[in-house]
Amino acid sequence: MIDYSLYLVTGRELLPQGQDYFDSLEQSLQGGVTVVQIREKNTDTREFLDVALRSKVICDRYNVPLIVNDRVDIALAVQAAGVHVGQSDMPVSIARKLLPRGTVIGVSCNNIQELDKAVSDGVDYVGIGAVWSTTTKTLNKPVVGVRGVGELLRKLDGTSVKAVGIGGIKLKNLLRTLHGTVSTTNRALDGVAVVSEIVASTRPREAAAKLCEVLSAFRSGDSIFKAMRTRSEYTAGSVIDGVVQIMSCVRDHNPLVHQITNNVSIAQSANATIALGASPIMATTVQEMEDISRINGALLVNIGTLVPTAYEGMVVAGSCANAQKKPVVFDPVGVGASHFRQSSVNTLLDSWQASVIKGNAGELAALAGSNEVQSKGVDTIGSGFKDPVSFVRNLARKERCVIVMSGEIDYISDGANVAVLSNGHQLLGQITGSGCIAGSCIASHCAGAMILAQGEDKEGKLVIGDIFLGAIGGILALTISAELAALREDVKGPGTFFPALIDELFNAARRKCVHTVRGLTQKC
Ligand code: 3NM
Repeated sequence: MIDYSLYLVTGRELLPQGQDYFDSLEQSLQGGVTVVQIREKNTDTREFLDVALRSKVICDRYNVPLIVNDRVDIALAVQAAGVHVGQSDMPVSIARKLLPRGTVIGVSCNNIQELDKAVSDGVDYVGIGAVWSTTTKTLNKPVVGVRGVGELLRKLDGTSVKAVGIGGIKLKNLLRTLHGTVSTTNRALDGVAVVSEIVASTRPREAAAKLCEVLSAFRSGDSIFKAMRTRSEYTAGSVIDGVVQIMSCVRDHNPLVHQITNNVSIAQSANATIALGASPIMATTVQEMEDISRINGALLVNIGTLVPTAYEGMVVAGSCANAQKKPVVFDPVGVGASHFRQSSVNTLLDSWQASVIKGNAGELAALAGSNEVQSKGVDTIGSGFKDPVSFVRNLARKERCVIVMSGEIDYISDGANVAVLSNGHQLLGQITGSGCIAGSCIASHCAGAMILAQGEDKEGKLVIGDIFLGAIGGILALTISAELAALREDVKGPGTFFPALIDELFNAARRKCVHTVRGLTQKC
């Protein structure tokens, strides 16, 4: 059995100046590489054979199997453990006939058709790629993307075919890659294949060892969202207690909440954030994203009035927030309204891992590719999903984050638990930007949740803090404040409701207790 965990694909052309190939290989084995593929695209047969023979001797010393790219004859000559073929290389059926029994065969796959064919050809493993864009190989097919890999992995259910991801996998995106590629049926990658991250390093031993550390930290978790969840069980009581704690934490610590939002609701969102006790910063420029990610408590990305400069900022801000393990709340406003929004949302969600995705039923249906609920612009048409609890739970599993579906009833799921909350007031639907304000409330509370969890172990986690509770806290702060605002005598309609709402958000942060919570938390 081959351990595919850290699969090194060689690339002599990428070696740093003065670095000896065999020394680099040996160091990477010492660092923890578990399988090696010799890949020589522009080498004569004799030289390829020499490199493969010497590499085999080194790999044997570390008991690590050697796989040969493309060339069945070289694999035979060096008694390699396996052969890896691309889509235009030797067909699997012929390679199988030529190679001794027990030789492993792997195939590169980019899409469902190639994966189905590989499975029916009886391959031992597939290399799914490119996961990210890369300059190591000229790509003639689209980048699969982290979420696309998860979709493909579902196809391997019920088979014994192993899978590695390849293409642009680096230390800085490894945890995100591992977390984001898990399928809705919980099928994860068996390993990751890397070229440049190890080969182009001047310290290949350390490069490999650091990748191994992340791999084992990811695998040591025990909940379904290993890199996201902090608890496996919630009760209604523990949710309320947790939310009250988070609210006080926001008020006491005044976290900076970075918001890249639309120009319709920017002032409302900033005011709501201040009222809750947090501090808004509405920066959109790429150049300042890294600095802000170091000092902020959470990031909100809202695509309401998407323009190219803000979009670039969103790509960078989310990646910086992931790097700092800060919560990222994503509001895909009107995602179904245009192809531009749809493709922008896909790129953003493939660039970084959202901690929370918040939307109304129409937006989340568009995101999930479901036509059960339609939208008109940014609004949902009709009464929503027949089974909203299953919908949010499944979408949380697919997107690997907490999902908040807002509406008359709010459904919040982390993929295991679903909170069903029915606080709120109809006047919320009669002011512009209430959905965007909900995003700000969620981001502020996720920032509070992160601060509360500061002392906790960060290893193997993509984000710090109980994001499920942060999301519930944000929704409750807004919906309960809306109820209280609507009760006020001076509120006569939407115009007077909005300032009263800001006042009640301000009061909510200081009340230290949660008003009547209508709803329940259920374990599915
Ligand atoms: N195959 P790096 S991408 C060899 O998509 C290879 O099938 C790919 O190199 C595929 O780790 C790739 O330096 C190159 O990005 C991966």
